[in-house]
Amino acid sequence: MIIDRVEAVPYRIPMRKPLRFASGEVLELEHVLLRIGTAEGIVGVADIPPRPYTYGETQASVAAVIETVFAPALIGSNPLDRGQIHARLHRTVGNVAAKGGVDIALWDLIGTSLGQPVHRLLGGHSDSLRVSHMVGFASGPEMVAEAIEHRDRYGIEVFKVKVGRRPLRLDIDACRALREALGPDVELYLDANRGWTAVEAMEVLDATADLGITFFEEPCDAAEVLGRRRLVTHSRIPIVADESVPTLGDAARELMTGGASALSIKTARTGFTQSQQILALAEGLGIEVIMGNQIDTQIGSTATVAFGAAFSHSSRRAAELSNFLDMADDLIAEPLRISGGRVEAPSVPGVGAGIDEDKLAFYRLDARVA
Ligand code: MUC
Ligand code: MG
Repeated sequence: MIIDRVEAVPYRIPMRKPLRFASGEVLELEHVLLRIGTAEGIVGVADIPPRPYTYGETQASVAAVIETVFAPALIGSNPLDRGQIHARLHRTVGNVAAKGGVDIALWDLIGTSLGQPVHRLLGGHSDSLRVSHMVGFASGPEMVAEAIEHRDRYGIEVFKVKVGRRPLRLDIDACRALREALGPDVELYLDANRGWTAVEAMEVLDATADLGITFFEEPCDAAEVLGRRRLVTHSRIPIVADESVPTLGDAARELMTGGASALSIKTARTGFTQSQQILALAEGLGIEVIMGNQIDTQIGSTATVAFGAAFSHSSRRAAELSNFLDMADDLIAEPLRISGGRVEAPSVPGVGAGIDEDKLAFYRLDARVA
């Protein structure tokens, strides 16, 4: 099995409902669809979400690094020789989403070639995950209405609340309104995307202490090392590192130097191979993980389910799998369904996200293939 084709297709799909958070906003998704093919005609697929405000990558940079740097490193290789391929990719620094996508597409190719679903190849722990829905910035009543709609329609009972606004009262009041409206049994956790200082984050922790919040993600910038450590030391709930841990090395450093006490794992940036290393690190240290969402499409969310469901430690907590519901459309051929608050990993070979070619032809931004 030899790779003979690498295709990076930029495309744009509008959001039906924009997602706003402390570090940015998403009005339309400008992603790259990656396909890696072999001489035998087997194809592996991954969706790559560039997030300039988080990692510095853009749609153009992802397509360029794949076409000019990664494709030459892949073509002529056997996809099973992943260790060698990763060593080659590793020579290029950064570009985490592009690298994550290559890894997922390779696993998709391998699973397809072996006739096995990737969640079983990776670990086979389970075939579904509980879903957590991420509620973006809006007025308190709008955030409450969104959470209630997702609970009633999809059975979702875990919500990540986007915070990090000023004045702090705005988010503290929204959290209180969510708790009052949803009752004591729904799980709520926060993500400030570095919007506050450590002191502000401590104020919010104190003001929400009676609300049963379970995690606080990126409350302040981890680069402000001393403030962040102080916060981790004083917080009664785990402080989750997300954008501060785009690699295994970053995760190890943040955990070992007191910058975080829980981790968000995103297959969109660490693929399956490095995500598994991060998961093992967390499990060994007794650290909880949450399968995160990079504002993923259904293709990206399918990859998150495939990985998260594969292992016991990644399937304990609800995974962030529902934000594709805010998209106006998707490239996936067989829609992902959320029912009873869960998403199932597809049972077909590979990762399981087939592409609707008509939709790809409609939404792609490069020269259309005749
Ligand atoms: C999240 O968990 O932060 C927002 C920005 C990003 O890179 O991911 C999302 C969700
Ligand atoms: Mg986050």
